Amino acid sequence: MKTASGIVTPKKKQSNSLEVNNSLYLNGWMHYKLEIATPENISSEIERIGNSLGRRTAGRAGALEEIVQPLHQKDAHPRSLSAQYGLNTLPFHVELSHRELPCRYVLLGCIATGKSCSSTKLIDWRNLGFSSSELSFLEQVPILVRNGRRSFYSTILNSERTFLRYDPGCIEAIDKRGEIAIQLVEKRLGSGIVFEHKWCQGDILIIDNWRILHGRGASKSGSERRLLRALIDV
Ligand SMILES: O=C(O)CCC(=O)C(=O)O
Ligand SMILES: [Fe+2]
Repeated sequence: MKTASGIVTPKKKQSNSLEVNNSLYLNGWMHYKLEIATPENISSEIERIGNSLGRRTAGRAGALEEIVQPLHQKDAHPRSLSAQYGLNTLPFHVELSHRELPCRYVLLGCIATGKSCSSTKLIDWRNLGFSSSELSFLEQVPILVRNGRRSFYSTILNSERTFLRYDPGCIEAIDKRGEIAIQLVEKRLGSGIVFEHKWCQGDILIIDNWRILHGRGASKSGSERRLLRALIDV
């Protein structure tokens, strides 16, 4: 479906659960809480939801299910955002922006909040007020997507206008227009409406990664916050 500004809503993915379908489709993300918040139960729920939405795909570290925790720069995977930002605020990004096609969903389940658990921040790029000429600009200006030997040129907005490719950890301007495009997105993200999810143990968050960018608030050193994460392709 194409709106007046030219933004395209990706087709609804059928899932076994009507509840997942509608809320996720309306808002781009949804949250619920498991009664039994054991790591095993969270893991099997994430697997169940993942299978109903699509198929699990590996994250940067190569695993289908990962434990995400705030890390110091020196302890983080070299190509992760944490290697760049450490325990500071993790900026908004689209997961797997370094891939040709970013994954469609990010599933997060809270195994432990730890002390002073930082929130996960969500923002819908369709609500950032991009005009149709700005969308065309984002669709046309080339940027470099850094991924070692598999680096490639792309654009921030794909030609079907179904997703943004945006991750300060891997996208780079190659000219003045690219700088302006990245700054435009950065500026809008900085003034858009943000939803902050404050975690409780057993919480499950389903994020439509083509629509919602996510980030994290600053974290304290030694935080025991642990999220289980799976990435889903459709
Ligand atoms: O820790 C968080 O809240 C989100 C971290 C993140 O970007 C991710 O898990 O992909
Ligand atoms: Fe992420």
